[in-house]
Amino acid sequence: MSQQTPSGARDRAAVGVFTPKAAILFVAVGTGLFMYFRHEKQKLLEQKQKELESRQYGRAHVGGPFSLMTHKGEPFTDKDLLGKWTLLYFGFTNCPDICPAELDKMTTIVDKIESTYGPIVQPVFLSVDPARDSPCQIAKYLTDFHPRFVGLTGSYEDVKATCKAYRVYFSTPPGTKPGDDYLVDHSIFVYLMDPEGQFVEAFGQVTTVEEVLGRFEKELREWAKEKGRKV
Ligand SMILES: [Cu+2]
Repeated sequence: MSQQTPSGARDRAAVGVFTPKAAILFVAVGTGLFMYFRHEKQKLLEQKQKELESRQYGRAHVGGPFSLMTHKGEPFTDKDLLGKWTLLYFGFTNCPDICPAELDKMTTIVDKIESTYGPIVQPVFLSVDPARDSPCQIAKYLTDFHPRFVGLTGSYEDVKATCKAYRVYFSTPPGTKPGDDYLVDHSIFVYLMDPEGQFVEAFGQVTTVEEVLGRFEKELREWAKEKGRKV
């Protein structure tokens, strides 16, 4: 029994509990942990890259230059969206229920954001019914909603081109005249755009106020971390 000899005892004392078996175990666990963390780190990096790519992909394909007119009759282009977050909705003032409900929802959202962060979000209503929605008509309509709403309208061609850039569908019955009574079929989305005018997210009709707020605050945090400012 070598352990019983004085020299064996001395050896054991010198290495302590670090027997060959323990050493192998130590190396194995160490290697295992190293591989595991390297793998996790790699996974995280890939995930981050994917998120970035999908964001850039999404952002690159919604929006673009446009030139319209506000409810006060002033010119308004995509450049006027810069320097603030934007909540943008496409609808028409004669819409019986969906548009008023969505604009009410936007009003609540903008109020909530404003009470916490100040007026960093611009609500915008873009008419898909330019034949009837004159600046004056939109101005009257918007008094029911958030006071900072900007209403937009323009020629049929300009509105159509803007909607195309924003991937918004609408169909007006053919041959309509300003006084006619008709409904416009249109997609129902509230778009969130960042202060550089880049598309962030489209919220559908079923998205709740809380869900929009949650998403907005997540974007705002990321933006603030990256840019060092809120807008
Ligand atoms: Cu509508």
